[in-house]
Amino acid sequence: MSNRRCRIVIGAALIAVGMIATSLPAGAQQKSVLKASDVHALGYPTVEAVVRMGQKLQAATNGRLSIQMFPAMQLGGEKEMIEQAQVGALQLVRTSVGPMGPVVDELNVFNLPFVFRDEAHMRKVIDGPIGRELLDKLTANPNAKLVGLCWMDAGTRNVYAKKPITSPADLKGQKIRMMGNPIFVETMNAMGGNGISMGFNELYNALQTGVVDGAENNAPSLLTQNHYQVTKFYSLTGHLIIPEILVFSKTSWGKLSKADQDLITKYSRAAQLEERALWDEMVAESVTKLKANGVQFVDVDKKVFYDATKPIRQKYGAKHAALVKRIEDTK
Ligand code: BDP
Repeated sequence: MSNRRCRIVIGAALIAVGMIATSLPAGAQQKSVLKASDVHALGYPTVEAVVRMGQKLQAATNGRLSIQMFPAMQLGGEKEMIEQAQVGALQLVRTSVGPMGPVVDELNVFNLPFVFRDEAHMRKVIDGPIGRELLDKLTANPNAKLVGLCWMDAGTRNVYAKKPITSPADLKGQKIRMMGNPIFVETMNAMGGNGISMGFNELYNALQTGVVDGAENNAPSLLTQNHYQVTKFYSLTGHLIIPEILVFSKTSWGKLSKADQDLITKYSRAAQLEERALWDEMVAESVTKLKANGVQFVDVDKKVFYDATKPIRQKYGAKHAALVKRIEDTK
């Protein structure tokens, strides 16, 4: 095959798997642009961590490998992004573990209400052997078609609505948007409300038009998605502490050299801790801004919601009892 024809064939193959390959003079190495996606906007900790990872990759490979970020739901919600990565149309997806539960059931242990005592506990778990094992389990799962790279922080999820929520009675009749995974809808129902499964990309309109009365998330999301403009009460229910996960398309992964795979793995591990530092700053800043914008932070006795959600932990946790126990035992 002539050099030129060879380049065209390789180029076509890379485009077919979603990596953007640019044509180079004969003899030069093929450039690959890895497409990454996130529901959050540029500057958000998860987005920034992946952008920085791209800069490191670019520097380490003299520009041969780089990352092009498609932020702010340009490629749809997380379910759509995951599907695009599974077929190789996208290489990197940063998503909540929430919508990954339906892909690999074991990941649902992180989606159980009150499975972590607090954020420090969650960090211990994702940084330790359980975190490593679950990333490997995802990678090894033949149906998932994804490679698990690293975890990131997303703080604690609390309910926000037009009124304070301190007990299940306050949630009665309240339609609360939850992420797309049956666990979350059932969790909200157990907490006393009506859980409505909906993509993050539909939520702002749904809040504005009253299709839902509220939602639940961390402070940075409440702020950056402008949901606080509609819902002024942020009740600290703390029912979910769900990490984020960075995954890579397995189809595209298989086309990379071992050396490139190792580089991506190395920088993604660094991204886990880099995002954490950005996260802590972002939380502090978001809380200040939300308060300045009139959002009321409401203290809640979590025990009542902990007790109310026990059936959910039993229903979804029983099949992973050993793992749940190891999480509990992580001190
Ligand atoms: C945010 C996560 C994002 C989720 C979103 C949601 O960072 O990945 O898509 O929650 O509620 O905290 O859908």
